[in-house]
Amino acid sequence: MSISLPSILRRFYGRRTASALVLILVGFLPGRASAEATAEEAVAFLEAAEARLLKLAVAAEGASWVYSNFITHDTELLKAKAEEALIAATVEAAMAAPRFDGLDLDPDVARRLGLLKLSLTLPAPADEKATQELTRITTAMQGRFAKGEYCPDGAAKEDCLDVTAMGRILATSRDADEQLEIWTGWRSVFGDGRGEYQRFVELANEGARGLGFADLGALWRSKYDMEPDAFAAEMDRLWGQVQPLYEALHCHVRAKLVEAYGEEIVAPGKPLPAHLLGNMWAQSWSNIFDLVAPSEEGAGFDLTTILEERKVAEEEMVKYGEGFFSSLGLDPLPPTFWERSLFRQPKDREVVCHASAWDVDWEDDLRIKMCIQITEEDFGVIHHELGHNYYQRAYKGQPYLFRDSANDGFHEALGDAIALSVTPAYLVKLGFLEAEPPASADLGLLLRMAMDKVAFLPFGLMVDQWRWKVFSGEVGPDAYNASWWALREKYQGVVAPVARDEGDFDAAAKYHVSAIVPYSRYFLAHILQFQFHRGLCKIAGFEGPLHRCSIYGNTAAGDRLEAMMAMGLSRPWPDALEALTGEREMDASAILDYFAPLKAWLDEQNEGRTCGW
Ligand code: X8Z
Ligand code: ZN
Repeated sequence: MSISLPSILRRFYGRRTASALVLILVGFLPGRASAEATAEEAVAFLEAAEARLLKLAVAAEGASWVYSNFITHDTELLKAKAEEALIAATVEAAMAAPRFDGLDLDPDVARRLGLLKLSLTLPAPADEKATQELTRITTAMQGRFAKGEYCPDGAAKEDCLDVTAMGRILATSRDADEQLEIWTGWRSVFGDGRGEYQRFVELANEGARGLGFADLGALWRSKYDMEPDAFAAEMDRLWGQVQPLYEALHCHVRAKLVEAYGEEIVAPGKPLPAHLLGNMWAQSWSNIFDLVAPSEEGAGFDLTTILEERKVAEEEMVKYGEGFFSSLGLDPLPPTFWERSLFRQPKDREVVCHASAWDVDWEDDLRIKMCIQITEEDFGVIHHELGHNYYQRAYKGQPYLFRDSANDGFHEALGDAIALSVTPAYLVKLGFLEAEPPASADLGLLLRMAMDKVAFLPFGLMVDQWRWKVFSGEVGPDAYNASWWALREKYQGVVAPVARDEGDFDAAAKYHVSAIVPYSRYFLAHILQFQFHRGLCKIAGFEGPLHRCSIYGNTAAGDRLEAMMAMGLSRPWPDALEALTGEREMDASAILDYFAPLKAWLDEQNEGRTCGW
């Protein structure tokens, strides 16, 4: 009697199931290829898979563009269907790829095969019904955010406020009652969304497990050329580097908020109330710079006022952004960019207003979609979005699986690094300023910058800390809200201004949670952009404080940038970082260098104050 594996399986499972199981087991044996697979087959498999996936990705991008520009029941359905096809095909290919493990493959081929299972943000179980359910739910979650409105008591429909309108109010209001109403108003949209989120977590986790990950969080953390646990430790290490700078800023801002609002509203020694920081998520505080400015003249100038006075239109704002990249020697944006992008919020239809950059045909069809406001903040966001577009175009010659940035933090950092070169000296070149403000204005400039870049850091960290816990099951649906606020308090030192409970779902009030966009990328980008800036300034031969450096017009810096971007995802990210900066580690010393004069000043201001929360 035979006692081979097939015969044992046959006894338990019957002939047909046993044959299938043998094939699967052989295919998945670690470090060993099945008898039939060859290196040539691996190449053929990869090329066929990439061709199929590229087609489906282009179709999904097109459907998603139409949906985001015209949200209706039907476009929602079309987008969900196109995503379903792409996800199903990617899962199928990723599950077939281990067949080639252990073969002596060309390193590029091996890397691309490995990337197959990492290329999805939203994996689905290998089951048509489940994939369909998942894409329908996630599209509905995104729609809830995009269509969400708060209607102040008794307001007629046309007076209801969307998140863009509410953001505008929070940016300028200094009336705590009004700020509170807007803050809670936006969050009233999301309480009903927890069931959807819970189901999304179940289905996506099942998909991630099917690909061999412990859960969806482990998949997301595996995209950094290191083990998922090592990546979590890397995030903690970087946070440890910048935490003292954040706490110094927090301490000073709290003291100024107490002066502005009184101890009744802002308690000394306690976390900051989240509705007073000029931003719906308290993630960037630059809108309340006037409350903390070190002197009467503040930062020496106000770009928002300059843009308004000069009646700079939306397209023109984007032209200025393009002009910066052109000055580095990069090709101008294609004419179709100007024909197909969306720059203004339409009045007659629902759109996704959250700013984004697209390459709809995965080659030259670059676009941005953004409800631009004529402000300094959006001048920065335009550079951010264009950074995505220039990156996308630079790696278009790579194979499908390499058409991405070295890690997702690189994509987010690129345009921001360019925006760090929007210095007073550059604004003089644009004719926006007559002369550079004196060196005495530097502290104001640095503080205004820190209210954006430093204030952001703990928020950038905690969003995925929360999701990782939710995906692993450490936090269940009965604790979604409590755990969200525990993390906001721990990292940001920010609290909800009114009691919240599990009838609320405040995490979903953040775009990237409802739209399922991983967030660690922005934390990394806030570290990396200063490393990029320092590296580019060095290439440009700049000597002087980093915050005064602008690489405008420097084609040597532009060439190095282009070369790094053109690598796409073809090499592990330390290689790409080295190509640009000569460094192989993500390192917060650049952001600390940049803000060093401010840190010294904050420490002086905070002397005698009780800091922390
Ligand atoms: O979402 C964005 C960009 C598009 S990738 C506008 N950002 C994050 C956010 O708004 O929360 C840029 C900074 C952080
Ligand atoms: Zn971005």
